[in-house]
Amino acid sequence: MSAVDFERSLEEAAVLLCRARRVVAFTGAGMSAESGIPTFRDPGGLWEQFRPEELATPEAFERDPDRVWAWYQHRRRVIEQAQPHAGHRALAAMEAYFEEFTVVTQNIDRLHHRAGSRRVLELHGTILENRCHRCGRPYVEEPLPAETAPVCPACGGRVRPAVVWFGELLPESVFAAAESAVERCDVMLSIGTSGEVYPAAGLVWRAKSFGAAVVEINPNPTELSSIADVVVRAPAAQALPRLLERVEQCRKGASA
Ligand code: BV8
Ligand code: ZN
Repeated sequence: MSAVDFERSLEEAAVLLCRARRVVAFTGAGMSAESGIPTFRDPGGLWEQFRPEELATPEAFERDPDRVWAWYQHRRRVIEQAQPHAGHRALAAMEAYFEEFTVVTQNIDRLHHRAGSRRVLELHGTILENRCHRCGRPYVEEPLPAETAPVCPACGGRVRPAVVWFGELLPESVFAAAESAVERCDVMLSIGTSGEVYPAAGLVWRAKSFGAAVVEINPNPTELSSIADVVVRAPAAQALPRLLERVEQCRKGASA
């Protein structure tokens, strides 16, 4: 995208946000890329080194709990070193300028919380918590072993990260809250997601069908680009602070 196109798409997105009262920011792994956390499907991404079916499924865990546990421990260490970037902080600051501003994230790293966002719906759970795979009890013992999945003290089952794996249902109450947020919103920001994973990606289609304007913020084209009203072909850490600036201008201008 040329600099001119970038500025024009930012302005178009800013006009939509300035007119909006309710906004949903839908985020994927690309939102955490500039914090140093590898995405899934980009070149060099997680799925290039590993196959999701081999690691991010209940069958994989039941077949080899220690291998899956060790992979998540490796990812947890990367995530614990990561810091939220200016894009996360811009989304947190935007909350003050809208009647409703909801972050609906597919990410499991809690960077939105650490940046100060208060209304965050985690569709795929979080790697920072663990629970028993058999009885579901939260597992809070520390320190966590690096290579072997702990044994649940209550039932003897094996402990896993509190994330949603492929073939597992999303947390019902969280997904229901996300659905109603997207049905009400005026603008749906789709940030750093390839739009390949369902039912999460279906929320962007749902927002569109309920009349929201869709703004895609992503350096690359995705499955969702075709339904975007505005496409900002740029990284999140570059685009979001600029959008915050424009929202602050129009909100302050309006109240002056
Ligand atoms: C479900 C947590 C009902 C774990 C994740 C066959 C059998 C069973 C199910 C299915 C099936 N076929 C299809 C399905 C449904 C399946 C699915 O959608 N599969 C896909 C692969 C086709 N979904 C499920 O299984 C879901 N559950 O359907 O339950 C059910 C129940 C039983 C039986 C049948 C159905 C559960 C899905 C949740 C899986 N868990 N993560 C973990 O993290 O280990 S998914 C994983 O992918 C992450 O959550 C991730 O967020 C998500 C989506 O990926 P993205 O976030 O979009 O990341 P990606 O790398 O793809 O893209 C990054 C983007 O960022 C790119 O576009 C890139 O250009 C951009 N980018 C890069 N840098 C930047 C940037 N953008 C901005 N700025 C930058 N700097
Ligand atoms: Zn248990």
